Amino acid sequence: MVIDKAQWNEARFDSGQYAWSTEYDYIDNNYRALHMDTNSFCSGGGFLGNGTLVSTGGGERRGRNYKALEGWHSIRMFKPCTNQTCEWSEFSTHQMGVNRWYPTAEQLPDGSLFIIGGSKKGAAVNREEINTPSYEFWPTRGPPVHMQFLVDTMPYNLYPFVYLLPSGHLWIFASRSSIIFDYEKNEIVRRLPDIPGNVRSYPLTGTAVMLPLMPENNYEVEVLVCGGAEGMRRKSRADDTCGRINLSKEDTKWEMDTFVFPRLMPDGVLLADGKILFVNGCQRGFAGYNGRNNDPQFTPVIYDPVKPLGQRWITGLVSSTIARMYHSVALLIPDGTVWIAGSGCIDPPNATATPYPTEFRVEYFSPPYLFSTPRPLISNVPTSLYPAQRFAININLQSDSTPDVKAALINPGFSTHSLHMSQRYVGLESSLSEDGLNLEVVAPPNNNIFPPGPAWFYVTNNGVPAQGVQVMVKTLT
Ligand SMILES: [Cu+2]
Repeated sequence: MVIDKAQWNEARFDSGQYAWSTEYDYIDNNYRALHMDTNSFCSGGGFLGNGTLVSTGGGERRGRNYKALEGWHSIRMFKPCTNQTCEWSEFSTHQMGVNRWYPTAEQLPDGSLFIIGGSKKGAAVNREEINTPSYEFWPTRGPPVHMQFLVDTMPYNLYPFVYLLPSGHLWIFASRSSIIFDYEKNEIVRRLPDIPGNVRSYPLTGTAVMLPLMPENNYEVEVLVCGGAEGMRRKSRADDTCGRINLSKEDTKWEMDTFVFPRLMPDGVLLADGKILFVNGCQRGFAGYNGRNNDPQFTPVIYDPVKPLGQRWITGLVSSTIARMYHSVALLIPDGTVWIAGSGCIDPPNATATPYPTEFRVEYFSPPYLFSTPRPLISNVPTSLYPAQRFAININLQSDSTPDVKAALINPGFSTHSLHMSQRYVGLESSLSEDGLNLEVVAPPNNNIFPPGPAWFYVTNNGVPAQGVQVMVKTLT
């Protein structure tokens, strides 16, 4: 699913009208244009527990070439199908309780979405008059609830970083601050120390990744925040640091590390082996259109969260030749590669501008794990998984070396504006049969650890992944 902005686009309907959403077939490089009533510019999104994709919020009304109603309030729903007939359904506008441009959505244990923040209209940086300091839910649980944290973190609070924690609380980060939040009680459980260094939120955009949750350490949770920019100037230097914090410890503090290269607007993608790929972004400027992004960062780096500090970065990876700055995306796809698209840093779009055009080429990054020993094959993966369910799959290791088999569930998340909403990697307990032909696996113990909805099941042998298989994670109730 690709969601863009109501604007000039290479994707059109037969009528010639521009399309701003498509169902894209990356195997055949074909697409099906999908109608949207409203402008989805700078929206958020995530899956409901029943597998419906929801797009939240967006931008202004756009004229007759686009026929886009205003999308500030919108809730757009798409129930995936395999016969090329499914379409977005919208109740026109006014779905959420308030306008939200640059909101974040996070999938919850009951299969609903938590929707937070944004502004009443677009802005280079948030202002008091347009701030939307509240959260709400979809399906709705009533009017938006005021959130002082989004007042305290002005003006750098748009697209806050949010992850659901194994405790059932949320980690919410904006500017340099973060909290652990109980959304049921509307209560801050804990305030964390500010991250050292620069602001990390739009338009000084960095990113955050929740590190893999592993059964062997009882799902201890750590988050990694990387990159950003020092100010809202075209020549501002990008931040070259990462901070990592353990949210399971009482007296916790940020452990600072290098980001290898300066990078603002990074995309952090959890790979099939639990490492994290950082791509896209630039080295000077800040998030925004028309000359605000400079000196693209072409070289990816990979972070290995289980290594000790000082040994976590894998460098020497091949560089891209395509600038991917504002409005770029990256997503893990089932074969274990990473799909990379975008750069929409010119308004109105211009596909022939130099040096940084509106970019319509997609690109694939193959992680190092695709260049070593044969890939295992797996079959008989269940189509749905209940919490703590035990199941067995068939495996063909295709290799005579000593097996080291691991299994995981991944939600690749909703990628936009350097955020990967609901992205998570959960390691699964597993044991290989003596003959090496069967793998017994245990599903995540509860929906705080993996909320219901679509997920990808991956098995690796000595770090080399099999093809991912889609499963539906269910709830027990
Ligand atoms: Cu944007």
